Amino acid sequence: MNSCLCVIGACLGMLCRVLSVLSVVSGFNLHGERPTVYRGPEGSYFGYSVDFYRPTPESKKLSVLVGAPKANTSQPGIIEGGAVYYCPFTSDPTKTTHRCTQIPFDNTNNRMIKVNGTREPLEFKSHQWFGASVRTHKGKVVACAPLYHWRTVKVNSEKDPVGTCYVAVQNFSAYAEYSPCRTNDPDPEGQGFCQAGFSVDFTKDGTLVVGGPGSFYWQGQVMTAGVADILNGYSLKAVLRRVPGEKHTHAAADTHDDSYLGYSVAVGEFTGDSEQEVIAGVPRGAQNFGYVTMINSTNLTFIMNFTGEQMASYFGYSVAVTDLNGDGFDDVLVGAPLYMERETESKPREVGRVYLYLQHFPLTFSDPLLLTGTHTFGRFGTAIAPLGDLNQDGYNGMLCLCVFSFQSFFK
Ligand SMILES: *[C@@H]1O[C@H](CO)[C@@H](O)[C@H](O)[C@H]1NC(C)=O
Ligand SMILES: *[C@@H]1O[C@H](CO)[C@@H](O)[C@H](O)[C@H]1NC(C)=O
Ligand SMILES: *[C@@H]1O[C@H](CO)[C@@H](O)[C@H](O)[C@H]1NC(C)=O
Ligand SMILES: *[C@@H]1O[C@H](CO)[C@@H](O)[C@H](O)[C@H]1NC(C)=O
Ligand SMILES: *[C@@H]1O[C@H](CO)[C@@H](O)[C@H](O)[C@H]1NC(C)=O
Ligand SMILES: *[C@@H]1O[C@H](CO)[C@@H](O)[C@H](O)[C@H]1NC(C)=O
Ligand SMILES: [Ca+2]
Ligand SMILES: [Ca+2]
Repeated sequence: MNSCLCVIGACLGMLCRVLSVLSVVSGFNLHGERPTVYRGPEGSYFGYSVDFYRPTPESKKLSVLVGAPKANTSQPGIIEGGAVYYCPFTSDPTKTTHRCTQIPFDNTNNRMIKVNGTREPLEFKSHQWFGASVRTHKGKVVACAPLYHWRTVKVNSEKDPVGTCYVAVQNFSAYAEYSPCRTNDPDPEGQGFCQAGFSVDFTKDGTLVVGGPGSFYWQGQVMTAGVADILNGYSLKAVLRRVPGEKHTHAAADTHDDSYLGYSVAVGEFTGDSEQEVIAGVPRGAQNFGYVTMINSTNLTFIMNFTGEQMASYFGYSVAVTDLNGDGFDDVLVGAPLYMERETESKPREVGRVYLYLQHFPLTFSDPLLLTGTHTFGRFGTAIAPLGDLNQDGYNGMLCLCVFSFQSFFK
């Protein structure tokens, strides 16, 4: 059978509860054959983010990591800090529901500092949305809390939503925090509103790529850092730590304000060499048409753009990279979930659209192939998940792709 797996977080507006792993047959049709169903705590937004996980490349045991950004945890004094759950996967048809356990990325309360003789919280982990993003790469895992706030370095206490991420390696036996925007450059004009970890991915050699769409008056920013560099010399006390080898994009002219670079990120090879490039969504850039930019991962400079076709369609809300047609060249998919379809003599309908750019040669792409949603307010293209790397475990080797929209979950 030509099938592969698709993980579906069932989220509709404020409701996020049930998660299924489905077999997917051919391109874009979901076939729910014996779905494996996971459930999280009520109101925890369980299923907001998902990824597959395998402790080592050789390991036969596949599991699913599920973000629940409003879950309560065992962290003392923290309310709805958010969590990522480890959910063992089994296709055993006799089992209909499956147990998931919280992964202990961080068991601690807010760190405190002494200011003028009184102890104050240095950070604010309640309602930080940990688990809003989760990503795996060969046994490495990253999960982020884009609404994590900290007190800033200023005399008067302020709360800046810098965001933070945690990495785990060796099957969750070592953890470290990575908060690239918790720096000496606070406030909206600096990195204070960065929301690092709003999006996240890994390169093939395991370098972490982090999107922070709120830096520099919401111009947004992309950062990269090696996971080994994050782990080496990590200490809970080093709050303003700069990870060796970290790279980031810089502030641009104020015409780029409110464009949200880093709202989404993905990684692929587009220049005919071995060094991968970063693809980052800028959904409110280019006068709100939205664009997606390709970034040189060696020095984080911009190489080229794909631009949206309709204002306010949120082109770049989601991005994905996979070699969809199997020609050896990575291809780019871009979601614009608020795209409106205009039919003659009728009101425009908000259906969402996904754009597929096939790479013919290095830095040469086809005109986009268009996939348009069918349901009004369906937000087709909300999430795009290529699943090309799952074909080692008995599920047939066809490349497959899941394009999510709300109405896929709720008929
Ligand atoms: C988390 O705990 C708080 C306080 O105990 C409670 O009010 C809230 O409903 C809980 N949230 C979830 C998602 O369980
Ligand atoms: C410390 O307290 C003193 C006296 O209350 C005040 O004048 C000063 O501004 C405070 N300094 C800081 C850093 O808050
Ligand atoms: C990896 O960690 C999970 C979650 O703690 C555990 O259930 C599993 O047995 C571990 N696997 C290996 C190979 O150690
Ligand atoms: C990326 O930047 C590096 C370092 O400046 C440079 O050597 C390389 O040619 C650049 N790649 C592209 C595709 O621009
Ligand atoms: C980055 O690499 C590009 C391509 O080689 C080069 O044009 C640019 O000057 C480099 N930028 C920096 C800041 O090194
Ligand atoms: C991408 O588009 C933005 C917004 O229009 C523009 O400022 C930027 O220079 C473009 N970058 C490249 C590499 O073309
Ligand atoms: Ca390259
Ligand atoms: Ca291709």
